[in-house]
Amino acid sequence: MGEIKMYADNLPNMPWQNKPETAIGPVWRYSENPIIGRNPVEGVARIFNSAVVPYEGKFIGVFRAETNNGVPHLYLGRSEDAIHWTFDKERIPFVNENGEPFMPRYAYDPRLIKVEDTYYIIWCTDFYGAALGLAKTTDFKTFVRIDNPFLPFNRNGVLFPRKLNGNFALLSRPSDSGHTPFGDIFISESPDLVYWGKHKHVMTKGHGQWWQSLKIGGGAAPIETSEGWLLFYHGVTGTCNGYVYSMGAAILDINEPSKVKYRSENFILTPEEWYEERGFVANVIFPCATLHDAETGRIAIYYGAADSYVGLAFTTVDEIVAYVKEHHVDNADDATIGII
Ligand code: BMA
Repeated sequence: MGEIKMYADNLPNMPWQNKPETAIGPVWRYSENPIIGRNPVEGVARIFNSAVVPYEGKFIGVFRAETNNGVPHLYLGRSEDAIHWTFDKERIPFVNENGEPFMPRYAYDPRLIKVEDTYYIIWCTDFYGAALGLAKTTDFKTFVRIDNPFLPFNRNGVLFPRKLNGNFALLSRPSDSGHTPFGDIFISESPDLVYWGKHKHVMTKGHGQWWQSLKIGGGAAPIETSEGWLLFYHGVTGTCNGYVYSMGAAILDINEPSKVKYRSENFILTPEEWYEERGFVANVIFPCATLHDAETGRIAIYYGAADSYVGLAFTTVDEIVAYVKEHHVDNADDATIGII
């Protein structure tokens, strides 16, 4: 264990590669990326922007699967090593709270987060346009869809892995119905996942850092550390050739995560490999999950690449926290307008 403590389970069987000497920056890619290639299961052209968790000594995940008619849906995948995945042949068979079948018209960018004994799936759903969908499971057999947390339009819902002051806490990014050329990260709380409130602003886009000048959105579930909540997120810039998605990192106050303690002015991963630069949508790195081991401080980050593949990258809690602190820039716009 290093200097910074992660308050999480030990996960000795998580994927890992040591930092190569050629690595630039605090995060390095898995040498065998992408871990999920094209046409991964019958009827599915691409899998990307997906989330995984440890489960019963192995791994399970909820995957954004672009079906052959171009519509995204959620598929379940299983793995022994969190690198090689086998996918169900059918979409996740959600039911509503009465036990009747429920299938979202489309579903994308899932996060999969365990809070207490329940696993929650949060995705972008069709609710008169893009909005957050929510479902829960305890056994990965029955998936119960519960109420959408917010009105449209919203994306990038990310639950904290434990309740804060007795409430569930959810990051989100209010959006528009299209490709959203704006957006900051907000936080909301709920005692029961039905009634949401205590909305606060967490982090602003841009402000001098061009790689995140247009919008930002939460990525993986925040990791609880002795320095605060470690958040991997995406930041987007606009170019004459379209958007470019990079990965950033920030540390939020442990008791009041609407307060940013540190955020790196630099991206920690930006498209440069072929599977990030070339694909259905070029130049996209879109983190959705981590696996991490409290004992060693190792972190594996799962990210969608070019809306076509899943990539894996590594860091350690010591390395990333040191980097974020060293490259921190104060951003006055992180304070919540209208409150602070
Ligand atoms: C966003 C989402 C993501 C996607 C990204 C780049 O708006 O739709 O799923 O990865 O655009 O296309």
